[in-house]
Amino acid sequence: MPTTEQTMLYKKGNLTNETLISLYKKMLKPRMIEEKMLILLRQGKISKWFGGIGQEAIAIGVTFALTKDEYILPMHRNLGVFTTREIPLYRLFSQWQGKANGFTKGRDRSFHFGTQEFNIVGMISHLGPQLGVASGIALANKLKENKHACAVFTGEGGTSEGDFHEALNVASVWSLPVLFCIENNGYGLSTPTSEQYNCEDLADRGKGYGMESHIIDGNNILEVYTKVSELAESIRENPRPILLEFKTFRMRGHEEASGTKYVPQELMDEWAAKDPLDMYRNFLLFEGLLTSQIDQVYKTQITDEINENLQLAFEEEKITSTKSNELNDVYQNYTYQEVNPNNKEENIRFVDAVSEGLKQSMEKHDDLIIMGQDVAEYGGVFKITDKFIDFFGKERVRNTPICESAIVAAAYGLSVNGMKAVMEMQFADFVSSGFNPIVNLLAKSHYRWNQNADVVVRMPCGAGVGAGPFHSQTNEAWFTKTPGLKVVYPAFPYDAKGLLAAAINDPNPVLFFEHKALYRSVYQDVPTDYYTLPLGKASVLKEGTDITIISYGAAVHWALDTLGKNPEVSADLIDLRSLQPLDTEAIYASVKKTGKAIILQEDSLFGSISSDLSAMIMENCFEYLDAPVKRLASMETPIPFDQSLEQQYLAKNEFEAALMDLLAY
Ligand SMILES: Cc1ncc(C[n+]2csc(CCOP(=O)(O)OP(=O)(O)O)c2C)c(N)n1
Repeated sequence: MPTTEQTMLYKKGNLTNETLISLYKKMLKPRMIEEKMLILLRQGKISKWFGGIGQEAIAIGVTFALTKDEYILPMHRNLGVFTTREIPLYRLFSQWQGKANGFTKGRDRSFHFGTQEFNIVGMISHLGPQLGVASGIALANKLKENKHACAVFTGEGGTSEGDFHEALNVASVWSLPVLFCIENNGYGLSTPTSEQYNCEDLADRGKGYGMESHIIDGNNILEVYTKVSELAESIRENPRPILLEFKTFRMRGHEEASGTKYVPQELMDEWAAKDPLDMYRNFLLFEGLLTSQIDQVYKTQITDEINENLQLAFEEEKITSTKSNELNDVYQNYTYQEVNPNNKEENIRFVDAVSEGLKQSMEKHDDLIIMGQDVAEYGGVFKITDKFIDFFGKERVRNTPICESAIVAAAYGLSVNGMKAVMEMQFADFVSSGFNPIVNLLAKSHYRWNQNADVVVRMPCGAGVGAGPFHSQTNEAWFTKTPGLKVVYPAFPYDAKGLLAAAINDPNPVLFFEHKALYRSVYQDVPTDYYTLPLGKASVLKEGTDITIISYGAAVHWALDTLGKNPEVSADLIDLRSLQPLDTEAIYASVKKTGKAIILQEDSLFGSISSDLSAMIMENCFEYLDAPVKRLASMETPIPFDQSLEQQYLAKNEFEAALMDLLAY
């Protein structure tokens, strides 16, 4: 029987009986699904299981408090989010069995999925980026003025990640309507809270971000629901982030196989007595809103629903696919629209061309947002966005705090919520601070759950400017390695403008490399109007018969200088312009014609573009080759600051000799 103490915990307020019962049924369902899953797990019918038993009140209360068209971003213990949004159960069961009726075509497991149909954005394993995505979604909501709230979950363990700090800080600085929900369940895998953080309550952190925060009893469904409803309503009207710490407990192992040996029994017992479902059932019984008989009816209904849906999922055939099917889903299908340039041209610098391409894209796409450090009033450190705020305003040209990871994730959030984003890395070197969301969130999104990432990351890169190891790198090879990203690297103003416009039109994630040494040194006649150039098409700058020179970025200019000094050399010079996709056709056609290939790049050699190109040429053009393929790259050291050391580092000065050697082979 319920104790008075327990029933006293619940405050009905003005909730209707219907709502009170509905909340109960919403909590009962995931509990019963989980109990069934534990059986199936033991029978070896499903793989891993991350349990949320004992934490249901949080997922259900928060989801019930939002409207169905508001985004919610759950984590691995939030089955209740999915069931409260009323996803048909067979689809969830299929998802966990890797079948086609799930949400990831067998490509991702457990709760690593989202669905636009239900306005749910699933997590990636790395936990933290989820919070920045919520900031981006909320930014889109705010810009659209649709008065939508958004809620994102994290465990207390996840709050130790930099992503947590970055996402909350951005949301606070930009007054974004997000509910950041920490489920403090005592342990992050085996790590107790005392080894995870050293403040009294995680809610205290809100103060540091200038953010309102609340502590909520996460095992009390009525407290969760009423408090979150009130706060969601408040942030819809008055956009701002709120930090919520839900106190709860993880009643089972991190995942089923890992057990709970490290958890003291007293703690288990203490929290077992506070089971959110049992307590609430007792309350409803006490209030006369539920009887054991009716409870049994509900249970029977849910059992039937689970069994029928499980049957459907088990009967569904195992997924099959083909390699081409898998490859076709890495990127969103997109038909490139060619916009031809007008005749009017102006002689401008590389930096002006990038700026024009970006500005004209902002005019073309009302939903395009630029984010980056110092890009607004200051115009960016290279002045690419100089005066943009006069045309587009500060809402669309956004200065960001120094937090690359959260901004990449926020850019993805904008895309999830139907907008487009260009992010400026202040220097390409700093992309390492946003590396995780680029290679894990953006790159894998379409393949995993059919969600594109309409994001361009601009990357001012490269050496030759005496800027030392952290402002000189050309790190394109970090990204060409990762399926799902496009990588563009123009060498001329005309290409830079047209390719940037095309990259922005492309709904896939694009890393757009802009060599700093070219910004103000290379001029070209460039059409004044908007135009596009296709990604994945190389440009043949010179045609000859004896050798093929393949290059991209600043190194193209090194090759041009060398050919200028040696007019007797009859060479094809191929400027790749884009590295992913790669114009293999142009490369092979040229090498088959000349029989010799030298690849010149600014990056150091090992694991670089030239290494792959060389292997590809060997594999595809071997019979046509008259000499081994030569790769010429910069030294295998960090990039030194001193100008003479930097010149020694760069492959530039060795190119002429290498070219002559290969011609003489
Ligand atoms: C970046 C990263 N590091 C480590 C892990 C491994 N890992 C997965 S869940 C987890 C514990 C998470 O704890 P918490 O955030 O408190 O959530 P809970 O599992 O308790 O709900 C760990 C260490 C991971 N997934 N990602």
